[in-house]
Amino acid sequence: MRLHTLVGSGLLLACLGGVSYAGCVNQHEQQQKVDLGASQSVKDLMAARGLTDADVEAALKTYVPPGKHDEYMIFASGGQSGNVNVIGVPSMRLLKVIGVFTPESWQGWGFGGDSNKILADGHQAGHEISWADVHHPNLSETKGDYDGEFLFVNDKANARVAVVDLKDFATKQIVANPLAASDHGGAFVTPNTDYVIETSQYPAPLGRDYAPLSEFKEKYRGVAVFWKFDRQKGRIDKTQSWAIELPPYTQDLADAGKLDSDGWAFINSFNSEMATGGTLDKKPPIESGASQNDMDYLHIINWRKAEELIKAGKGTEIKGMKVLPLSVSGAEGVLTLVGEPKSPHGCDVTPDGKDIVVGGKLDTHATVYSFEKVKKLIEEKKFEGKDDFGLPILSFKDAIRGQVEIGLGPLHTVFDDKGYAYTSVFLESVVAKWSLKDLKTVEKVKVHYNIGHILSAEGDTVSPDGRYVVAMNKMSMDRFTGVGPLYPQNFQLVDITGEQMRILSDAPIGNAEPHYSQMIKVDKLKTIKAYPPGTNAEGQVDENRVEGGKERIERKDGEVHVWMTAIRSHFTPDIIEVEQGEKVVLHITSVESGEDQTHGFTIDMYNVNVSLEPGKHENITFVADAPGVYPFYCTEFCSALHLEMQGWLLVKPKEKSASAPEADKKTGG
Ligand SMILES: [Cu+2]
Repeated sequence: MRLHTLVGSGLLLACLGGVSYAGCVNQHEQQQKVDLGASQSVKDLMAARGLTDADVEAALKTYVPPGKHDEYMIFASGGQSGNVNVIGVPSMRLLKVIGVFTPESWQGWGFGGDSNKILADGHQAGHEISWADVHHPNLSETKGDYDGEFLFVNDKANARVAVVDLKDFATKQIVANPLAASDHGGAFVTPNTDYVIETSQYPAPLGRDYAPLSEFKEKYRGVAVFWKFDRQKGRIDKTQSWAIELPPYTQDLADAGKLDSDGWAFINSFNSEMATGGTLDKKPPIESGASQNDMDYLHIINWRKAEELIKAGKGTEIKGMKVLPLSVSGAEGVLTLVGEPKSPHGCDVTPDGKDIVVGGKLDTHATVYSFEKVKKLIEEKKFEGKDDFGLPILSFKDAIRGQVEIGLGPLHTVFDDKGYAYTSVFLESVVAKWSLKDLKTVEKVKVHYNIGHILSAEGDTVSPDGRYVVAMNKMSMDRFTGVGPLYPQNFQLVDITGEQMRILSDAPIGNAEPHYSQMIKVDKLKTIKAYPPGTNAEGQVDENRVEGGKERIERKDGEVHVWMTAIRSHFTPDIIEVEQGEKVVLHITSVESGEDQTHGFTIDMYNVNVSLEPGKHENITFVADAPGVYPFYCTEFCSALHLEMQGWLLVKPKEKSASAPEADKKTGG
């Protein structure tokens, strides 16, 4: 061992050459006594807990003492939870779960307040959807580097994209894809976040139309939507968004070009066989039908050109969105195909934008395409042929820079700052490190188990940080104490600073399958601690914001409006009387301004719960249809008199409300 720096309990130790941690700590214990609890020494403690020097080294690299902060933050897809997990690095502590597509009651996300309006924008064809299969979080970028302003995530199951504002870590917008019935290649941003790209997964007639499977080739299609992002407003501008029609191959992961390849996008696909299954009729299942060809197609998209053509009126309108047809894309050089080895999955552009790395699930290689070669072939129109939809196909061998022998089942690739790439290898359960320069694998580290996605510190930007790789493992088998048949996922933090990769810690994620994640340096984030007074879920100062002293109850247009404030430790007003059947509209503003002084507001039985962070405003509407006495109270422990922060909603029965004397009324019980 070379140099070890131990920082902890106010003790800074530097031990040089050839000394074990226990020995090293022993020397210094003489100088400064540390309270080791029941243990006599660090050595005893290590022996009692069965820890090796390597364990202690890993602990020292990941331990974040009480009161200290993590250096990086991971935004991890919450998979079937429909939400996003925020995790600190190197501690791997869960810092927050951001409510996105799925109601999240702590944040009052989707329980009667203004967030319901944002969730309602994500309805598809008038259907309320209260869950999602979140796949790929992508941070906003400026010049190809994370800028810490926004996060975009896609919902594979219902073809939607959400915008999360990183000023307050709250979802601000959900857009429903009007064309596709599922998505996967999303939500990838172009280098300046001009567009958020969302590409479909399973082909279907565009615009949610019907066509029988016998017309698969004619009527079924894939699609890539380019959602225009308005940075000033912090929202996707649906009116400026457009799409490119894709052939009915199953489009998979995607990435936007950067630097040399800026203006381009790349999408994998599988099932170029266009297998449609039919297992009940003894036809082969899609899994075998889709694995017949040796090659599938990487889609190469010149999106700048597509944007010009859309502006020139070359798109056709489907469900209110301009779509560039296949015939135009093929002829104009917008969409070109090139073969890619069997069942490709990850599609990752290198930090310099010069190469595109594709992993093949049923192949042992990562294939590295040279953008320069690809671009030249397209410019010179050197095509090997055309597919069934008239799309030009490039020669595989002329388009690649080479292939890296990786192992069984390479999937996704991320990068460091020293010219290495790290590929997740699903079947072999390893992370493979390889050199971008000579395309040789240099090392593999075993992970536990069946790694799917992989991330590294700012590893898909133009300037990766190196330092850490995280293996996102789909199975955890024997790694944790049993919690029933549904196992936690396992994030493994890998140190990539040394000659060899080292696993530092296991972090069970007890919340659905994390697909992609991104890791950002925390100093890039500019979060707020309180809202400007009266700010609603959409980020605007609400027209119904309430100031202290202006609280009131008014009846208008058959509705009871209550302008209410919340401050430690009372609501004003705290008694609300309505008639059965009246519509109640509560406008509640937290008039707190102090850091971490959050209140909540809930009412018995009406499925209402909102979170009132300092300055936050919520509008809550419900019909008081059942007579009774409904306590409302603050759900966030806010002060010593938190339990007293309550009030009453009295819903008077219709038939008795006019004249019945108090004594005649039923008492509760
Ligand atoms: Cu409170």
